[in-house]
Amino acid sequence: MTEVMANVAVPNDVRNKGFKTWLNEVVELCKPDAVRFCDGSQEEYDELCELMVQSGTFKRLNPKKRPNSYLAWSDPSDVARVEDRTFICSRRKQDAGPTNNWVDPKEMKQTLTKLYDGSMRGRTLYVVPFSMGPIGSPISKIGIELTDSPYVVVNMKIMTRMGRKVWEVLGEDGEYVKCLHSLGAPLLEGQKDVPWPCNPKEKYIVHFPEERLIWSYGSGYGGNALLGKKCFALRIASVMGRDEGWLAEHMLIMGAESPEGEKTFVAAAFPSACGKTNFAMLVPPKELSGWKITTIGDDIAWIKPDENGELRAINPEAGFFGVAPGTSYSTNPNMMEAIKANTIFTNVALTPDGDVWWEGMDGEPPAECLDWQGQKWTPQIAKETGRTAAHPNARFTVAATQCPVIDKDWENPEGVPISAFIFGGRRASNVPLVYQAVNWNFGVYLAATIGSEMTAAAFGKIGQVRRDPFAMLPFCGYHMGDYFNHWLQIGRSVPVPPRIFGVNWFRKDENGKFIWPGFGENMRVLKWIIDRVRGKASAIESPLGWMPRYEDIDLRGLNLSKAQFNKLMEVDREAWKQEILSHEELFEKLYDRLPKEFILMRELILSSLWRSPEKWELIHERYVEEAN
Ligand code: TSX
Ligand code: MN
Repeated sequence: MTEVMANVAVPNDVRNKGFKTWLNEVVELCKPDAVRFCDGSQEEYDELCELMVQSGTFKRLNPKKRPNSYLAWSDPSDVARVEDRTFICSRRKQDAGPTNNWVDPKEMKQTLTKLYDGSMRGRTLYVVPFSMGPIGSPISKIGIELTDSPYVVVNMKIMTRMGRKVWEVLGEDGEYVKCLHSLGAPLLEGQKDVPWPCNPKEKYIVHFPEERLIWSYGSGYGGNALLGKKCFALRIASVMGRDEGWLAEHMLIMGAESPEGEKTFVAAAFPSACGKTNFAMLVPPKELSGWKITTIGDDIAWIKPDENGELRAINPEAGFFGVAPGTSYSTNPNMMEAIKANTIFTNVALTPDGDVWWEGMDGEPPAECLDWQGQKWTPQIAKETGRTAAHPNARFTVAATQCPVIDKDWENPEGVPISAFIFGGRRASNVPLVYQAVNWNFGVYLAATIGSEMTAAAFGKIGQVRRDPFAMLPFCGYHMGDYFNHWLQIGRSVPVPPRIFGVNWFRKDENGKFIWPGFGENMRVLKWIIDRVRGKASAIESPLGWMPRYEDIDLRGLNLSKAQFNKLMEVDREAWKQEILSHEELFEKLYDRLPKEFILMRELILSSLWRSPEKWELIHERYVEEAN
């Protein structure tokens, strides 16, 4: 240890000059009682967990039920990302674009500097060095988070490659993303701490993209506080990717091995509540049990052209921070196995035997438990009050290595080659089960206009389509129009771009029932996608692109009639005219930087909608006859 600054002992492996200056400034501003450099060791993790058991932040779960696992209940005001408090403070407002909140960076820094002044009093400032992506990979990037939350430290240990080795890679003048996080809950002399400190009044999640700098204040929850995830790996990294010619995407990455042993990797983007994590760990149905699905990541992909122009992807994260409610052995058995031990749970219910429970878990609900606010909960109380035992955004934090189907190449520093991009949404009508864009540009258009119908009243009217381009609306760190152009540019710059597909597992029939069984059965759709990529599957032309006929997709053992299939695949001309016309709303908003290609493609799609649905069916039939 060397004493470089007053009260702060800096370990010898910390040699980065810029870092020491930054740390000094933050210590002077936030005035923590102590500074602790985290080494990322298991001992440190255990010690901090024990500290939080003592302080009441954590409850240790029953070791016989859930070994080495903990439960945290957050403050009821601090349960989710705060999009209206999230800012992209680029120098010019135009560069943040109309889909991001913007404040002049000078003004924002003044505001936050006042809030940070003394904000860590009575607390320890933890120095958390981490790598997003395998340490030393050419695609990886380094970050350092300064935080006054031990909950953040132990979650970062699971979600990133955290600790000592990072200082080696950083050296004296390496580059890194500065991540400053304060709960905004200083402790006065003798003031007793609360189990979940945060600032219930003021929250700020702020990005300074040109400086590669993140300032987070007031929240201890998830993406607001674990700054490696949404803030760095998506918002800041999307800017880095734009500047450096790669992509930072809100995508899962999965591998699929055919019965013949051919391996294909795909990346897929879905807006929230579409089951992205379930899809990433899909278990094929018995008719396709020769196929093996493996997971590289469930949330974020960094994708970079290699020297041959092939797009290679890594998962920058090292763990899963997944939504608990709805996770069960029927929806995601692999995740249920992953979280059997060594897991941090946040805002789920606590059962009398010291285990966890949430809505949607297999079997009967417990006769009684404590809900996420520590109050008695029974199925009867739920019926009477509508209260759920777990918060709908309750989470588990678990290391990727615990996933039974983690891919053998998930830490390959070169990444894995991506053959297809899949974009999905939750659409009860209009959008077919699966379709392939005719080329890269139309695929970019497809992705840019993807949307979900609202299932909760939280964002506008139920049933209304909410566009979420590339599932990146809350996560793009710059102008969305520039982002679309960047995607088009990637397609021009690589020799053979991946194929692009749209999917919709959520189409309903006239009785409001889901037509497609979903979950593991999605393997049938994925198989068609992979066969298309490899030139092994047929398709027919439709106004939206290429679509499978009944006999092109492997439906063996599924009780799905041809009539039902046609309902799943139907492209209604009038409905699609309206759909395409409704893209105007998004385009208008982004108009000054919208790719000119989009205007042309929109016209081309409209002009190919001339066939009536009856004719469409005729063509369908004729191709079938020819094929037989
Ligand atoms: O995750 C889902 N996937 C992807 C799985 C690999 N969900 C859950 C969405 C909320 C997160 C789905 N829900 C999927 C799906 O493919 N499909 C549906 C809709 C659906 C729900 C229930 C049934 C069928 C479809 N069937 C019965 O309940 C029997
Ligand atoms: Mn996500």
